[in-house]
Amino acid sequence: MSLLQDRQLTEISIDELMIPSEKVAHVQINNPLEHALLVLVKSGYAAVPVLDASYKYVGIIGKTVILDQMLGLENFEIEKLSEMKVKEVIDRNIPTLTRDCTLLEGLNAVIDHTFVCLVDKDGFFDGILTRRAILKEIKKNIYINSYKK
Ligand code: 4BW
Repeated sequence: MSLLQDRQLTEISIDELMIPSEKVAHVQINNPLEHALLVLVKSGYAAVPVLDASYKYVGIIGKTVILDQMLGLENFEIEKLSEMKVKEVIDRNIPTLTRDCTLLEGLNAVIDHTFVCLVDKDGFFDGILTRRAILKEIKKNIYINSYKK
């Protein structure tokens, strides 16, 4: 059953589609880049959220920016990753949403980002909204509407 079947995009809230924080792979801001790369490779994700020690959201880190730091003049210098911390290369400019935002607000956010982080009113990390979750919901609605015709 689609959440969109009887409701408008503006009536569905993100908490019906989000991945809760306990299921999201993340790294901490003071972790060495070496650890962040390990989490990214082991989880299979291209990017994951970065949190501080109190589990507040800080930003996002991805594989590409880490590999970029490893680049020496002629080869990869993996030892550089134990000397640098996540906070040195984190992307802090990705928008965040709250779990009571609408599906339409989520759709707008995932046009430019594969996922966006959800925070509560105090900035604590609440989970993520992925492009996949939004597209799946919209696809269901397209099927349902095409059967109605
Ligand atoms: O492990 C995976 N399981 C499944 N079911 N699908 C996966 C997995 N890894 C990748 N995918 C698929 C998803 O469709 O590839 C897409 C791109 O993955 P990404 O970006 O480049 O690693 C996935 O699209 P998505 O579900 O819309 O997720 C968008 C982005 O959200 C991912 C990743 O950066 C982040 N993400 C998703 N689930 C996460 C997560 N980050 C941390 N923990 C999670 N549980």
